[in-house]
Amino acid sequence: MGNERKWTQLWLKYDRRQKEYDADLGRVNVSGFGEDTVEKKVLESALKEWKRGFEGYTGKSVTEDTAAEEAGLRILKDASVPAEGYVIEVTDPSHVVVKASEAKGVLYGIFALLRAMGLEQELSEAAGSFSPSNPLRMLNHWDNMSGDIERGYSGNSFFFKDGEILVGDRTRDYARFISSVGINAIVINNVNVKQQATWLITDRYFDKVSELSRILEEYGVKLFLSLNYAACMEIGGLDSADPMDPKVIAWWKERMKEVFARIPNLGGFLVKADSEGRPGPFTYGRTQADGANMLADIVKEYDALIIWRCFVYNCQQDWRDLKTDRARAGYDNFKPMDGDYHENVILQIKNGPMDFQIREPVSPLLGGLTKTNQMLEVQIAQEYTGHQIDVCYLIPMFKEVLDFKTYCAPENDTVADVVSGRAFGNKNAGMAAVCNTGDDENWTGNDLAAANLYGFGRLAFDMELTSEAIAEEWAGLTFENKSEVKKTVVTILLPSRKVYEKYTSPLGIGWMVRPHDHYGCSVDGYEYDRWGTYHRADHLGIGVDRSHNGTGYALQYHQPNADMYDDPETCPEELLLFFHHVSYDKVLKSGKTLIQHIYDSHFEGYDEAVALRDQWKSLEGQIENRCYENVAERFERQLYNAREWKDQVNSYFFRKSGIPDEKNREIY
Ligand code: GCW
Repeated sequence: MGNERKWTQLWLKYDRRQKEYDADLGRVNVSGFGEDTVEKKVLESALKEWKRGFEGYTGKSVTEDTAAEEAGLRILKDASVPAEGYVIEVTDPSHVVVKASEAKGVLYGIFALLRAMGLEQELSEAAGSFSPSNPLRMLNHWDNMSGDIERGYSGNSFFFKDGEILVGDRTRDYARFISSVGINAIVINNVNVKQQATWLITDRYFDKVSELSRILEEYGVKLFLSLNYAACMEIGGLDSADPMDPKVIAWWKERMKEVFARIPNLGGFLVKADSEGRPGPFTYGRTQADGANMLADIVKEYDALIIWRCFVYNCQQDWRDLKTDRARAGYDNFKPMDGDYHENVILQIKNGPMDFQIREPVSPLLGGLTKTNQMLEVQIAQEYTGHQIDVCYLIPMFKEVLDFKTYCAPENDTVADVVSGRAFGNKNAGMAAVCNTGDDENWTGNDLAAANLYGFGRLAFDMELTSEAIAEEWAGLTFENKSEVKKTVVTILLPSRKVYEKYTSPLGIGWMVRPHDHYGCSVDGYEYDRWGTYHRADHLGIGVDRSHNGTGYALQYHQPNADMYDDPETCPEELLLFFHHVSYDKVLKSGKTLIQHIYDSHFEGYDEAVALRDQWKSLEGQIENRCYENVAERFERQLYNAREWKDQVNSYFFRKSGIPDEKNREIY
């Protein structure tokens, strides 16, 4: 229903490969798994996938229920394998064993074998013991029930249309894709919960939500819903949403009882409160912890989580107010209650303190909190990074964030340690990505943007993987595994984030995007508005002073990070303008002045974008035409965008500063 449009199979195309695999691997034996219905369903998904994939890649058939001695692929229950993990043993090319303590591990093991086959590797390359780095590996969809997607760049929702829920083959395929990269949780509705979406926790939608949830469950994916904090008023008719009010608590108790009785496989809720006009506990003089704990205590008996977003800031700031700093807001609002958040609350923190800009420092809340469950939120929907028109492979950025040393503990103190739960030994932790999919034929608007979906899942499952390895896997599986095609695609993906950064806003200052839609250049678009997003450029210099002389934001970090950022001489240059107001003639480490750096990087960024486009052009005729044309057309739009950025930024700073380009290039 509603799923009538056709769609691609992304990296699970399973088209015939050159390399031969032994026909015995098509003879499968499963043993040791019990009678639990959910486990059985997940096992069934794994076997179905093996059949589909093995037959597709090899042209050889799969038979289940082979006697153990005759089976090429044996699937065994082994209670000693960690939760969600799997062990692959390959004794010889015709004998593979997959062991797991639960069916989900088997599913992941099967996908790992199929990945190796798609990449034409020996199966022994897939051998070993694997278990996920992060407990929660989650996608956040910002889909509205009308069918449109907030910050969506690939069509409409495939979950909702005209106020109804869609469930069908497309849902199942999506569950397969995300499961194949290790995603185990998904929020289907926008964090801005309005209108019909507030009613998702009522009888109006239970049947359909359940049907959808069952499909996800078969692929080991837990369903989460975004919750309207004021639902007790909007649908419950109460006159308050005060988390301390007994009437409010009683209402939520009743509601949750029904919700958990009616919706299977429900992991909990995501809440955006007191943020950008959404209701929350602040209205009643309560803290964010009061709000989160009230809900968490109620859902605890269902073993469920409250994931509470930290994107809380004053979005009514006056640009003349030099003291208020949006970057400080997350820490200021959440740090004082560190230790007060209950055990089944997770605070979900955006990677940077502002809002998914192409370059931001890591949020000081990550690791700033030391007694609270934390989860990292990244955005693969390319809101500020090119709308899935411009190519922007984001995995290198996510790696930088994960590798950042927070100094929150003497050891195990990187963001990866914090969000995986390793740093403080907590099990409620993980990573979430604001998702980039929609009902476009290719799911992600730009075919190349699927690398971010694939990559996010793979990275959340295994944080040790490199950006290169992930890009190679994705390219090898998505295109034929021919080395020159794969190489070209990887060569385009890897530098693409830096290229995008070069032709957009310089040295961490961010914004300069067109207000509202956030695509294209508008240097002053956010300068005199109310969002707390300034660059503060004048005729002498640019940048926001967030040092101890300015807003003091730099001091929110643990030492030695605080000192490093506080001092313009030690502040990493790519973030210089985020932390400091700098004059145009300041000499950078490269020996260039700031103004010359701005000119040079913009000319270079544009030229590099042209070079990426040309590389793509070299693939014409070598890959599927639909895909070739899709990306080629987007590259033309990217070049137009890059040129506008280059010219507007360069002209703006030339006119502000009056300092000419040393190389006398054309600046308007
Ligand atoms: O950056 C802003 C986006 C909003 C979004 C918000 C958030 C879902 O422009 O569209 O709302 O972030 O993260 O809540």
